[in-house]
Amino acid sequence: MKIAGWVHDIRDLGKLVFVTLRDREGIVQVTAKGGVTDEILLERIKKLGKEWVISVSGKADANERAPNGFEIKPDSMEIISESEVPLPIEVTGRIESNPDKRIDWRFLDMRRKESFAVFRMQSEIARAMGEFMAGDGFERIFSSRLTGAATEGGTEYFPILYFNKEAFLAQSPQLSKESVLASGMDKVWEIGMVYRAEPHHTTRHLCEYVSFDCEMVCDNLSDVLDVEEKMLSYIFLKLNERCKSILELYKVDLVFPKEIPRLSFDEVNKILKKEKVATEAHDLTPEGERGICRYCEKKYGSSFVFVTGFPFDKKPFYIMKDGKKGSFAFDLLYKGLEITSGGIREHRYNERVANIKEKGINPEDFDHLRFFKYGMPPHGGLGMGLERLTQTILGLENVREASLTPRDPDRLVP
Ligand code: AMO
Repeated sequence: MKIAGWVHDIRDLGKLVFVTLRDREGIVQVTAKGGVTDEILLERIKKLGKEWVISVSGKADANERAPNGFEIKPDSMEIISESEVPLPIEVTGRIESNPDKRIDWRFLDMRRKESFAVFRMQSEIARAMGEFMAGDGFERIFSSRLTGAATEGGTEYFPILYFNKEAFLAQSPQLSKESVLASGMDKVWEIGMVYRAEPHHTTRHLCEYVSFDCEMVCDNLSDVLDVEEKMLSYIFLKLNERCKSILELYKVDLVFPKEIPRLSFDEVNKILKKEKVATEAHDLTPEGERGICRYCEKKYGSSFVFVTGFPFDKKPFYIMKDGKKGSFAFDLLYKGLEITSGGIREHRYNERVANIKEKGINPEDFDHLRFFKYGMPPHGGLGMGLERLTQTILGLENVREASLTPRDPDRLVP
């Protein structure tokens, strides 16, 4: 049998040397013994350093005291790659390095099983998203992240120099995913990086994050909520099947509610008032988000809640208004954090232009408007941050822990 991996630990007891080798699956023990193992090989094994990459050939024998119940008795060994000592961070998981330093050394930090598990699970979440979307008849699209317009309005965009013109890094694929519906492709999704110039350091904001987006022809908000509810239920099912050991490691009991409660913004405010949670009349504060999630957990046994019908002045121009002040926008909160925004869009050209003007923006800044002139079906959709979903599922304190290479105002490496 031949195995390869990192030297996790070495215990030299003189006549007996135990080496544990680690790879993505776990740990295997190599046991070298004076009088049994070739003498030159035994000496070479004794000189190994932690975190070197080696391969070992030998016989596998049962040993109930070894991790996984077996050990390798080595016949030969190849040193593939040595490691400098000491490592910049502790990777065996015994000492918790400071979080910033761990991100500085992310690809070594991922040798710790806790950190590796986050990105294994993230990969499974994305896999399940793709499986669900394909099964539900959505086409996958790939839209440009270089744009001439600040998609979400506001100031949180990164201007870049595009040859001799100013352009922006896309804040979301919003305008592309809507415009493509003019083509006849009536259910689309995509996943990719988006950019937000968030100047604040919070535990939930990144300057670059992975946005899952979908958009579909429909005229009823409940159709959009149904898609998201079904997709999340599918993701939870698959994570329970495919990520058991990760959920155990993080002590997470991943239960999907029978139904996600759907509450209007006004109802939420009334509940928060009753529960004596301070919040703003016009928007949900982080305290309000946590408060309504606590309430729904108690009342409906659901860690999720859809909040619908936000005031239009708190939502972007592309959302369809409901009356003068209301809107067909929604957020999905999970364990106290907003993980999704979405809604029914304004597909009528004149009304969309009016919405843009109402937000104090110049309609001429939006090239995509052209596509709304030639028969645009009614539609809705949503956007969800992959890091925030990973963060909340595993109960991570900071969204940076769920980003492979997080970008914030002070970080552009690794
Ligand atoms: P919104 O701006 O609310 O909506 O973003 C949608 C979701 O993306 C995630 N998110 C973030 N994650 C990490 N860092 C950030 N700075 C950050 N900003 C947002 C959150 C959030 O719920 N175009 C709309 C979506 C739509 O209507 O389809 C949009 O981008 O999980």
